[in-house]
Amino acid sequence: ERSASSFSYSSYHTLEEIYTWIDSFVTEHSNIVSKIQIGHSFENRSILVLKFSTGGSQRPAIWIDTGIHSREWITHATGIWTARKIVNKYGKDRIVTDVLNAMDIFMEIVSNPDGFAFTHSMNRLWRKNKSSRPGIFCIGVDLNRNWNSGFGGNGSNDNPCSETYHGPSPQSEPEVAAVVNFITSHGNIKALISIHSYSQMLMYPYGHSLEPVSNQEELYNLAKDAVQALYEVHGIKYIYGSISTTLYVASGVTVDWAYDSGIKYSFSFELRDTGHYGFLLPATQIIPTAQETWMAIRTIMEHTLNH
Ligand code: ING
Ligand code: ZN
Repeated sequence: ERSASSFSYSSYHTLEEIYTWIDSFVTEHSNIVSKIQIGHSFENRSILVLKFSTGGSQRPAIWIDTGIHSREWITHATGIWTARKIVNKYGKDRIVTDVLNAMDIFMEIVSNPDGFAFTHSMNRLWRKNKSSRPGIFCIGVDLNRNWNSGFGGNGSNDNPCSETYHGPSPQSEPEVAAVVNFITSHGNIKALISIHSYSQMLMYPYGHSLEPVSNQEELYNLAKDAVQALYEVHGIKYIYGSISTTLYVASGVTVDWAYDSGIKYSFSFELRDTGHYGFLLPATQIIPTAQETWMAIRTIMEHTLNH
């Protein structure tokens, strides 16, 4: 019988393997971790969230999502490693312990299950989800353009064949609607971290506008500290700043919606590398990437707890 302790954290895995790992992980750490099904994908796969909690009800919480773009395999692998790190460090690491004694953590490891299955079966470089609509002859919506903040603006595309197609309307995609419903009905999410690859960046809103957010100086300083903590692990350099001024203008993105919904600590990572391997990052880099990313996430968690 498979168990989370025999799972290889230094390999890439299929959707089925990840969902099996989730069940074992929840069983083996049932004192802290539970599984929530927040909805179904377009092709009717379960959309799952791990909840890390030491008690209370509707505690303030931190949300982390990985894999919204299915080809960004390093993000799912980093999420899985991070989940194990959180349970291993509770009661040992001061920051993890303090955070989990006051807050919950939610992790959506496979945010685009249909696309992820497709990257294993048919097209390793598939980015979007797999939705289709009558009369439209291309498949898929970019799930990082489908959110209700600046929807349809610059850096998104109204052509269904585009890799950045925003979809017919905000939250038209079940994978986005499930998260919006969950976060909105929870009502007490304090930080949101949405993880992509690649480019080695840590960014905050806005994507859709060059306008600075109200706490931009605080987010800039926190990003700077997080990137420094990351750098100290393996010497990997990240750049940081707002999405629109650091990378490019992008509308309808997760973190803009989160910020406008009142989540004042909203960040997006672009993990390793800077393009040598790109989306095809070798599995030998999973653990080092996860280790350094963890130190940045931990920095954001600590700041969220203390503010
Ligand atoms: N790049 C992101 C994209 O969706 C991004 C960049 C990340 C924009 C976060 C906005 C917010 O275009 C990748 N590699 O997906
Ligand atoms: Zn991405």
